[in-house]
Amino acid sequence: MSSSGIRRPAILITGAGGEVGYGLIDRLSRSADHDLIALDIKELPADVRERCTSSIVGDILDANLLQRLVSQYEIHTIYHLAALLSTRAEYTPDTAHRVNVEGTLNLLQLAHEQARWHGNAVKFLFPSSIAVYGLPDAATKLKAGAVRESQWNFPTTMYGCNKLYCEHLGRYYTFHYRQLAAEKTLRGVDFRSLRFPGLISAVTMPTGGTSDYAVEMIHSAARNEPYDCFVPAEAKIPFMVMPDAIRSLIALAEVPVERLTQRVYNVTAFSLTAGELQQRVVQAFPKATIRFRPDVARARIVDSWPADVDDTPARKDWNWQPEYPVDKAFSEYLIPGILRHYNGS
Ligand code: AKB
Repeated sequence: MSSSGIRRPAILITGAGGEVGYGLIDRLSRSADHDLIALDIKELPADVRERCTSSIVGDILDANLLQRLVSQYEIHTIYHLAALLSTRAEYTPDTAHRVNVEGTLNLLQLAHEQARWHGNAVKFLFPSSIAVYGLPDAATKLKAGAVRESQWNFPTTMYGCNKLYCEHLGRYYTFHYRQLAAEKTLRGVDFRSLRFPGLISAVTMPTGGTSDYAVEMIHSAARNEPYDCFVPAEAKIPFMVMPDAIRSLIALAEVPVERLTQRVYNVTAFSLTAGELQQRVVQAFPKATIRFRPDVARARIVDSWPADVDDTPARKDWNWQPEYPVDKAFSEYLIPGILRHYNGS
């Protein structure tokens, strides 16, 4: 709320303490034309809290808390980042389903209610994942190449199932919610989703994902610690560095709705095998000790994800283009960023 007491448009970020939230808050806090409301299950670090209008510790499954948000703020955009990632979700599938699906449903409902108050559709940005794909084996994965959004939608993880279903929920809320009601209701939700590849940050570490080996390998090398990689050297998936992930989310949020030919878009920057990743890490940190000690079950999950995704629709509809292809990602972002992070150099 402004000092005059007039409500300003607010952006709500759930899961604000995660690695995407951290970068997103940094970017969105540079503009003063909206309030920034951060919600996370844990208290955010002071430097992140300072950048937000309000920082709330709470659970997206807490209906009372969400009702309070509806009454306190005029929310026009939601970045719904809160989720249990793929490895963690396999250990607690019931909890994952509650957080990932019921949590998303609660937020879609909140978006719809907000829209009824202020009369505009609420933009709902939803990071989905390559985990929605499920390829049956390595030979099929090799043959499939860069997969399109409509192909191989057979996830093998709870997290992947949750993401795929929530994409459908988002589309449903955007186009069909209350389709049989006598009273015509306004289109309350403007759902937009990106299927992210493995994300790599120079600053933050993910928790509970299966693509985490990439981040762990680089950060361990920078800390001078040996690393046992839980997938084999030939395991290959697409990746993107964090600044591109943040840029793509904000670009999708800003694109005029009439340019969207679909509501769920693949985005990617480069694909690497774990062995190629190791070579790049050793080039930057020659003393790094990286061994391949595959964990069969986790490696199988990575094998079910595509080696590459086709992001032509994002490129055509809203001019998506990664700023960091692989060489630049390492030389201009990851290596200098990690050195600064650990050594201040
Ligand atoms: C995970 O590994 O679970 C995530 C993802 C690929 O969505 N990083």
